[in-house]
Amino acid sequence: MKFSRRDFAKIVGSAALGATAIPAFGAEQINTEAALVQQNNARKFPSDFMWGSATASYQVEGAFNEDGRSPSIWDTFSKTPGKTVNGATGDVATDHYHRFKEDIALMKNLGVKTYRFSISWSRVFPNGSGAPNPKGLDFYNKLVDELLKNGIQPFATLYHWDLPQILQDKYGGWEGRETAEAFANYAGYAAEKLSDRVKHFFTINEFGAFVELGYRIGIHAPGIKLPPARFNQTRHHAVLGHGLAVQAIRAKAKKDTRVGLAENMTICVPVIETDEHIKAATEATRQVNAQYMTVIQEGKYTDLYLETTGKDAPKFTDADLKAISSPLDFVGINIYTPQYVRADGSKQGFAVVPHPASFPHMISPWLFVGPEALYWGPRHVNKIWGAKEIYITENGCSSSDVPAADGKVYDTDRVMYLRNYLTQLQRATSENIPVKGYFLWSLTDNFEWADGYTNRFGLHYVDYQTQKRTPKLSADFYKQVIATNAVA
Ligand code: PNW
Repeated sequence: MKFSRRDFAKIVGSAALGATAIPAFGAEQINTEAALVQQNNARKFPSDFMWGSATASYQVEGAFNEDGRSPSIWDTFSKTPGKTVNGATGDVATDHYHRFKEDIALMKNLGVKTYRFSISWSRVFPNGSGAPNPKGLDFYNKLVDELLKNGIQPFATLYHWDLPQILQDKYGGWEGRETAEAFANYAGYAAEKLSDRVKHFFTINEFGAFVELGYRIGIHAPGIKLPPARFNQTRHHAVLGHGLAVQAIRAKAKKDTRVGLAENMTICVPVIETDEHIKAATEATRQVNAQYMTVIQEGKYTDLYLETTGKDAPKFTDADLKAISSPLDFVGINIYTPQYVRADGSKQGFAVVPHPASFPHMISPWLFVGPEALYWGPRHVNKIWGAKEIYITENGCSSSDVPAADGKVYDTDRVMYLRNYLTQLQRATSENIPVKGYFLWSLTDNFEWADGYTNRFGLHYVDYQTQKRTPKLSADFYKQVIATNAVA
């Protein structure tokens, strides 16, 4: 008998329709297509894996002049003409200060177990140091209590870029050693007050972004371009601030408090996974992160960093290095994008490979899509420095996000991004690389720094006219990942 194309289509079609009860492994029956797909692709995460989401104070809170908050460098910068897209500021942002309960309900619906937020220093110490403002801390008390009531573990970042303006005026911000000392004082105080309920603190978010963009390139607050020697000293004071804060937290917080950082270290990915390129990427990771992560982990600046900076190298003491490398309980890494590296015959043994012009990126031009970064990042941190507890403190992407006629945002590009990155994260956990949790950036669209309210990163769309939040397709996707504890 001869089959026509049409007969064939009919048979295939009816087989697909009939696929509601497929005999599975053993005696079980799998009753849906989705369950079948998931069982066949059981890319499971460890059973205690902590799924979470993240935000930062200036990007979401708003309430810029309420309850005694003083201006931060981001208030000043965003109100300076020409510094942000459309002159956007964080005066209102997503009004999280007043809507935090609604936002926690969104988290609960996603099923996240953890939430990473940041504390606004200028709410807690409006003068940078000196007398604390009880009303400022009170907001975080309420936030933490509401999270715990909903079964969500709070993870607090102490510095996500909103330095009290007064410290910029007095000491040149992080250019002054005094700022590092004031930071330790604030960190110790916040941890003392919150550590009965907050068990994980991150000192500083992304040295590699706020120092470089704020003090060298000048496109983030405070918007200055320091000459090399002063700039390298600023880098040094930032890592010193971290180290002094770790010591202050240990001194003031409850004994079971855990401390780490959240750094956007450059993730060196071998161009091809061969021994020589892996070796090159490993050495490159130490060298290109010398000024932040490497000195924090190793307690010294690499010879290459000191040689390269030469007469402009930072001035420091042994005591500084000891503080900077204070032992940490965990390492947090923010991972968005890869830096490809290859082996070469040079003295340093590696070469950074620039992205070709056609390399795909998300709507933010810097956000190149390289899912393997989520494998190589934690792997390097574990293999190079022996980190035993690693968190992905940020990962996510910007999309153009236009609501469809039904009001929903079908952000298939974000789903594609997350599916691929999470698959590489699962590759890491399946090899027993100790990644304990993942914080998706971000819970909602928010103030994306110099990009203002363009380049949305949220799982929930925010209509800034009404402050209405709507889950995007990616929120449904993430909810499914959490519910199945797997990525397919
Ligand atoms: C991080 N870059 O910032 C921050 O921690 C978040 O506050 C931010 O919203 C998120 O990533 C998305 O941008 C970065 O230019 C900002 O390479 C800029 C860069 C990297 C990270």
